[in-house]
Amino acid sequence: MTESDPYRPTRDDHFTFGLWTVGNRGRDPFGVEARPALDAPYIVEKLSELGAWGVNFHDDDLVPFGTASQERVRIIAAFKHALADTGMVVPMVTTNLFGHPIFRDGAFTSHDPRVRAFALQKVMRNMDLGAELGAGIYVFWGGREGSEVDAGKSPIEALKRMREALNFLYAYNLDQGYGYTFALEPKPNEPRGDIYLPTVGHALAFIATLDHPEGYGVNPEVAHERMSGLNFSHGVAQALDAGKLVHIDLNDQQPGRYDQDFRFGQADPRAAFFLVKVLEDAGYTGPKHYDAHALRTEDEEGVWAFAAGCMRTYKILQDKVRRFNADPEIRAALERLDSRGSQGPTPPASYTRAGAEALKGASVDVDAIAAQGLGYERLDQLTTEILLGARRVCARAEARDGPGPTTGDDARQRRPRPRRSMRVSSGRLPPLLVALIARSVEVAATE
Ligand code: GLT
Ligand code: MN
Ligand code: MN
Repeated sequence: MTESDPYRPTRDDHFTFGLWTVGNRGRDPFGVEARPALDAPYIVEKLSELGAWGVNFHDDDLVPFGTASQERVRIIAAFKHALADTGMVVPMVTTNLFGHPIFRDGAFTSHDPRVRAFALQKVMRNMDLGAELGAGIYVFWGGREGSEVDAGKSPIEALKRMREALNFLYAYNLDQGYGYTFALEPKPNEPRGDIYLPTVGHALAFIATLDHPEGYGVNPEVAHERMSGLNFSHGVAQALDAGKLVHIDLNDQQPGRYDQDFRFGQADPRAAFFLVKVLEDAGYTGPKHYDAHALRTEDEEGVWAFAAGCMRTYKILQDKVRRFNADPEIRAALERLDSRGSQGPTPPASYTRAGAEALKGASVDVDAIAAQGLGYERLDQLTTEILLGARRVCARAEARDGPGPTTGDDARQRRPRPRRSMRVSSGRLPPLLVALIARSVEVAATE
């Protein structure tokens, strides 16, 4: 990567990582840690070098559970030092309410009032620390708030307890003047057999039942919705529509598997493209947090390759979104869709009795409308070609052979590119094959 690299992240991209993400040591249910621990100040330094904007943490990521108070002070001072040195920020903090066995049957939803009290205490203490570090978002991921045995706990009672805890903590937020926005993070399962508030939709509906719904949003995670087989960008769109997208956990996931937390775009770059499109088109400027980790196969070098890759893929897809939005053929196709039916009856903008009567009497050419295709095949193929990098080649050919559109709006697109042509020796190959090989070499050289 060089300074002129168009895909190099900047602070303005608002990319963040958790201490637990790049700090993940590759432990899984079948194997022990495969990488040494990394110090929080070192993580801050490395992430800053790579172009990230911020770093997030659970209380126990920064100060391990049970640390003596003097050591706690030292750890926090060293962390603050690294932040000041690098200019990195802490936009979000959260609490580990899942690791310690005291939370084996949940924290806020535990049967035991002592566990619920301990959970509140743990959150308040970390809210104090987060506020000191300038965090504005507090994430609640209820990893252990769920069940394997429905005979053991009433799900209605569990939701009531969850509500009580959140209402209490939001009152603490107001009382202390911290100004946090609370973000609920849904997940369908893992580590529990079933987790309460399993999807974005469940979380949005639950927020409406809280004392201060205006103080809450959601923190959707790619992997979590995909584990449920859902279309993640639709969930994100619904959160945006509700004005509730306050944070987002980017990563990747094969549907139907264990929680993989892959590098952003690793498993399904096409779905990642449509996610970036939803975010960019809506003008989302909040934190873009990578809640993922390097594969267990990797050493430290692989960890930084993973982190750089997450951000780079977002930037590449951002560029693809610009190309998609500027592509004349795509624009024309979308305009055709928008202008459909401009001659016929349209639903009135709002209800009036007269409007309703007029609409009941209007004639609609059902057969003609039903016979009309939408053109999605061509549109989707154009999307594929943009994603595969073939659309630029196509536009160049048109520019050479006739009136040609440009397919992008960035400087690199307009700048004439030196032609890297490779000679293809014909030997005894048939002319058509030679032409095909020459064309594929040209396509590869433009990418
Ligand atoms: C944990 C989980 C994530 C949550 C984190 C916040 S912790 O890694 O898998 O999805 O975002 O508590
Ligand atoms: Mn996850
Ligand atoms: Mn997450």
